[in-house]
Amino acid sequence: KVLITGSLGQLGRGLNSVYKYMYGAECVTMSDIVKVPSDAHDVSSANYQFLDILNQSAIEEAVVNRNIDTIVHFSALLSAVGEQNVPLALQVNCRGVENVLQVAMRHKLKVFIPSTIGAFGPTTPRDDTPDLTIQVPTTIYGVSKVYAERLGEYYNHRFGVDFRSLRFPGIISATKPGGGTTDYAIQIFYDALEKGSHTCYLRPDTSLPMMYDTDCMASVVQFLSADNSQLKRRVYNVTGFSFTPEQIAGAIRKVMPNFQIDYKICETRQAIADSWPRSLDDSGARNDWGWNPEYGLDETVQVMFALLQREIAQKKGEGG
Ligand code: VAH
Repeated sequence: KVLITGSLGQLGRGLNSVYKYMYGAECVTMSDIVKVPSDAHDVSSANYQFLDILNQSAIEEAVVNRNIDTIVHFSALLSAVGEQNVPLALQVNCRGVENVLQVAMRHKLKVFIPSTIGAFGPTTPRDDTPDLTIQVPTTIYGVSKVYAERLGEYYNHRFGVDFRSLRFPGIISATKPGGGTTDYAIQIFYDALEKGSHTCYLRPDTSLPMMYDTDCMASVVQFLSADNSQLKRRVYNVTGFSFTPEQIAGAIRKVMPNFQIDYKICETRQAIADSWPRSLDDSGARNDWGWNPEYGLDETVQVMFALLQREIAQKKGEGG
């Protein structure tokens, strides 16, 4: 039985659907600190509960009452929004992780905590960044994610907690993210369909690693089900493909020839992107537990258009 924290965010609802399909609805508990939006038809009140991850005993209560054996801890403040509220980022990204690991230790749980390319920094080699390299990030998000990686590893070797973490690139999904540096790669699709154009806050030549949602969910499911004997480390890089704003605009034009892009650079987010890897080496994940993503840039563009068109049509049908 799985508990997903931050489950109403960008990644949680996707994983909920996958686990519901695999194990049945009674095996997944979604949690967050906000009310379920009225259009979230995939979230039932039976499998949703309010949970403040800063409250360790509330996490423990959920784990005991629902007989949880795995926590997927998605609650976090992302990179751009973290810079605007450092104290809250420290609370959510560090205290939250400490609480989850403590509960995991006491109740012998498996724990997945995502890490990120943001856990690297300007002194890290930026191309084909390997699993083991310099990690001196310059954002509070990155610092907190390095802390989560090291703390999880510590709980693993000291207390035997089955901690696992993947360093995700930007995730492209048909759900809106909140406060990240890679968010443009989702917004660009909404803007393409609604306005035929997008104003990008990153320079046209800013290359970042990305991955489509379905591959991201597959990586979590596959990595969590890998046998411990297959794992050579607790934290692995995973990636799909890298592109620049100019390149994704080119891929969108293959489907929508009149699509326009212009640029209004946001200095904060540009500086963050410039401190991150341009591409990741995920050969460790491929070799050790069989990671093998399916979506490239063109497939991602096609599926995003299909999903968002359906969403827009549904909203119109509902009169919204
Ligand atoms: C962010 N999407 O932009 C996140 C991510 C790859 C970076 O962790 O902050």
